[in-house]
Amino acid sequence: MFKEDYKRQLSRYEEIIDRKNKKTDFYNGIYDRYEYPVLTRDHIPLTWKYDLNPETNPYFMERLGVNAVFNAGAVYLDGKYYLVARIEGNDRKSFFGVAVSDNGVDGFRFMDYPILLEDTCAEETNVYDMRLTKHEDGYIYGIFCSESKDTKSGDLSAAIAAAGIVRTKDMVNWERLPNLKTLRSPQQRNVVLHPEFVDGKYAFYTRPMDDFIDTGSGGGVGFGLCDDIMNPVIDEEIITSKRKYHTITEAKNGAGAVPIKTDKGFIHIAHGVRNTAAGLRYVIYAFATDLKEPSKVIAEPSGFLIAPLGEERIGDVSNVVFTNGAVVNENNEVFIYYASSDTRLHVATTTIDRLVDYVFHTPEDPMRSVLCVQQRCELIKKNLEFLDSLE
Ligand code: M1P
Repeated sequence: MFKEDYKRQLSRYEEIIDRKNKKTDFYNGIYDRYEYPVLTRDHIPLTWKYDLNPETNPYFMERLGVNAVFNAGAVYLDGKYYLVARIEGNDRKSFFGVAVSDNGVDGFRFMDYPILLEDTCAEETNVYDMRLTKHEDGYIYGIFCSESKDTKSGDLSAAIAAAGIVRTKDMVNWERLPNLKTLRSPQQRNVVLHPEFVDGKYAFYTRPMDDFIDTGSGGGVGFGLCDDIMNPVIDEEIITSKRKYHTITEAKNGAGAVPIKTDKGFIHIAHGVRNTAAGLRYVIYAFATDLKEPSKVIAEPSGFLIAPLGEERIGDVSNVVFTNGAVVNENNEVFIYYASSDTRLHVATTTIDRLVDYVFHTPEDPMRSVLCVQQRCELIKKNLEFLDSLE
C-alpha cells in the first residue's frame, strides 16, 4: 500500500510540475492571465511532507503538511526565473522556498531544501513576503517581514512586524543582516529595497504602521534612506504613493514588486486595500516615480491593475490579490507574480511597452463620481466622433 500511495502521489506531483500553462481568454489589452497557478501547495516536494520510510511511516501519512504557497519575491537570473515563495505549514508558520523555471509561466520546481534563515532574533515567530532586489552593489537582497509577539500587549494575537534582511549571490547561500530599524515608525511591513543607490545611500520603500493590522496614521507607501546596510537604520520616511479616501487604497496600501526601471520612470506594482462589509479587499495597482527622484510619483492610473477574479476570490483570506515580485527578461517581457486569497500564486504577463502605456496614458482618478462620469463621457464622445469620421 505504501509503495502504491507513494507512486501515485509522486506521479501526481510530476504531472503538476510538467503541466503546460496557457493564456486564458481574459482580455484588457494590458496583461494576460493564465489558466493554472504557477505555484500551489501541490508543488511542494513529497520529501518536505512525508516520511518516505515505510518502517517509520507505515500509512504513508503526511508528517509535516503544507497549507498554502503564495506571495513570492522574484528575480530573473542567467535566463532562469526564480521565485522565493511564502510557504505556510499546517502549523501556520511561514517560511521561504526557492522555485526555479525556464520560462516563468510553468515548470516551477522547488530546490531540495527550503531556506533555513540564520536564527538571529530569538523572539521572531513568523517570516513572510520576501522581495528580491538585484542591487547595483552586486548582491541580491531579500527583504521580508519578521514577526514577533507583542509581549507588552495583553492581547494574545498582538504582534510586531519588522523588516528582516538577507542577501545572496547564488540563491543558495543566504547571509542574514540585522533587521531594518525605522526610528519614527513602530512597525514595518511590505518593505522593498530600491535597486539603485539614491544620493549614495540604500533606499527603501517602507510602510509606516502604528499597529500590526491597521496602518493608523501611516499615510501610504513610505520612502527612506539608510547609510549602512550592515547597520540599517532609517530616520525620516516621506510618503510616495498616498492612501486616499474612497479609492482602492483607502484602508491601506503597500509596496509590492521591486520598481521596474523604464525610460519614462520607475514603475511600481503595489497593493491597495479597502474595507467592505465582507472584510478587507486587496487589489494590485501601479504607479510611476521619477528616475532621478524615485520617491516622487509622476503617474498614477486610476483604479486597480489586477483584482481577484473567479476562483482567485476564494481562499484562506478571500478577496485578496497581492504581489511582491515581478521580473523583466531580455525581450522586455514582464512577469507579474501575484497570489490570490493567501492560497496560491499566479502569473500575469505583459511587456514594458504596454506597462508604460498603461501607467502613463490611463487617466488619473478624478476622485468624485460626477467627474468620473464626465471623464467617461469625454472618452465616449471622442470615440463616437472617431467612428463617424470613418464612415
Ligand atoms: O492577507 C492579505 C495580506 O495581508 C498583509 O498585507 P498588509 O500588510 O498590507 O495588510 C500581509 O500579511 C500579506 O502577506 C497578506 O497577503
